[in-house]
Amino acid sequence: MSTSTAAGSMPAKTYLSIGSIKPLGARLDVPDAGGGCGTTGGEGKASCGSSGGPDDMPAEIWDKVKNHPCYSEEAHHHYARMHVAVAPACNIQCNYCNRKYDCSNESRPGVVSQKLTPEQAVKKVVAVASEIPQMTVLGVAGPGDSLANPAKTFDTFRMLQEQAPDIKLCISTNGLALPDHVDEICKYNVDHVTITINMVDPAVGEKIYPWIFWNHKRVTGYEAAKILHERQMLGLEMLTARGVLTKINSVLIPGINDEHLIEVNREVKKRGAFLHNIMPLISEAEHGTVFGLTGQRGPTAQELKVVQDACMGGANLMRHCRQCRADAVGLLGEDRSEEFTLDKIEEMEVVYDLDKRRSYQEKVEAERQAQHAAKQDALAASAAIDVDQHMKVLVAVATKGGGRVNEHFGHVTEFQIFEVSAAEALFVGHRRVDLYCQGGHGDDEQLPSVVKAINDCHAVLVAKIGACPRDELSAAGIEPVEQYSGEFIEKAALDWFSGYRQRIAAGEITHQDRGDAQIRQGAFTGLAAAA
Ligand code: CLF
Ligand code: SF4
Repeated sequence: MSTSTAAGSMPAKTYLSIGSIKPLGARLDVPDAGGGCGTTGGEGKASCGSSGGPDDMPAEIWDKVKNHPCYSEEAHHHYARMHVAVAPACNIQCNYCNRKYDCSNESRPGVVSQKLTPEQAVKKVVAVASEIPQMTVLGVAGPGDSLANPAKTFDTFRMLQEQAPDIKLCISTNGLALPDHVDEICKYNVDHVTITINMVDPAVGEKIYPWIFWNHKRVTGYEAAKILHERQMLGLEMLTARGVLTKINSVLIPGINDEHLIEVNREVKKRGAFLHNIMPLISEAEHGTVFGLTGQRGPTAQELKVVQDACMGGANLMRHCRQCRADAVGLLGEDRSEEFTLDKIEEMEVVYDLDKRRSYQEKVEAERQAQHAAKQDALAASAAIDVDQHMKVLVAVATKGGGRVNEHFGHVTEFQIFEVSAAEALFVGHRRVDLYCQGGHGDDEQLPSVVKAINDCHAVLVAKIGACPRDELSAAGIEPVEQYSGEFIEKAALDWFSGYRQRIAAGEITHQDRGDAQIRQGAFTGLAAAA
């Protein structure tokens, strides 16, 4: 099958260089990119793929993604996933990976606290499902490669299907062994596969992969990257032909594959990828990775957004990935794995209650419909305001789940970021911050870093906020907003933006450029010149 995207096929064009863009300073405190995974929801439009709904895709696809927290941005507010660490071995080496065990304080792919046998894994999944009715997806995402351990991965799926057939199955792989296992993937009804593809040019690939293990021997350099690339493209084409939803994860490595990911996006779209999840490199010397030790930095939040925005119109994008551990349990962004260690499971009374699970999902569907109706109302109101229909701003939101503005400023460890215009409130990412509220008191030393993390936003929507952070945010030009406490996020963001435009029209305020618009403009100008 065709794998013709090697070096020779790269277009002689100049794309934007994120290295040349001045970072605004927002922190991108995310865990290491390693053996984990990552996905987006599915949308037929050129916006964030994970924000799609039942009107944006065929019914059979919607059915596959509607309660998958990675494939649907909306679902990630309501549904949880879990990973079981049954796949310790890997058949390649990535310069951003160092697999660690017993590292409960590190939240990044490739890290686990307990390796499991397939039997232990199935026991754990059933125990988690009995406690967390919103857990709908089981993924095998390491700590090595799911398909470098095919017997363990597929044994787990086979046994689980017998005990809990309503749980969706998902794997994440580097793709080297993928073509050999497409039949088994289909046999076990694995509807969702993630392939990590960081390049479509082996000359780029040899800077990321020092070696692969192929045909019983170690292959290095350009040849290794070429084989990996060909296997990835072949595997993707085979999955597409069999109707398996495929998500591509790419690790954004500044100076190595930043511009190149635009080409990756095009090539995977051509081959039928459902989603493209561009994730930041996580690189710290203490993680012991090659990139960490050689000082290769990860991108800033703004640099990541520039590349993601440049890919709009290609393969649909996922922007809500949390770069999970290989044994993560819970909603994306939370990890409840410590509650489900093997010792604790032994003491639990496990009752797998299908009715309880169905009843939870019915409630979520009702909530979703209310959320859609609220958004439509807000959009209608927004369209009626005849002020600068092209203006876009970023809004930070404090939420603890359920798709609502429902978290106090002081309790936030992660803001969700929405890009708001008259026509849309689009989830574009998240920003981690240090907790402001420490034991009932605000830690004012944390404030500058929190403000810096969202300094390209025009407003921050919160359930509640104290006087001190309110003043500091206002002084930085970020409007603290409490009035939408408890409301659906998209409606709240659209309503705030409608009011913002009305205040501009009334001459009460003037629009302040927060800098991100310049970056976006620069990016698109660069792309336009390259096209
Ligand atoms: Fe896990 Fe991956 Fe399946 Fe999701 S995670 S195997 S598709 S169930 Fe999701 Fe985690 Fe990102 Fe992966 S947030 S790292 S995309
Ligand atoms: Fe680590 Fe292997 Fe995954 Fe690369 S493919 S990140 S080396 S586990």
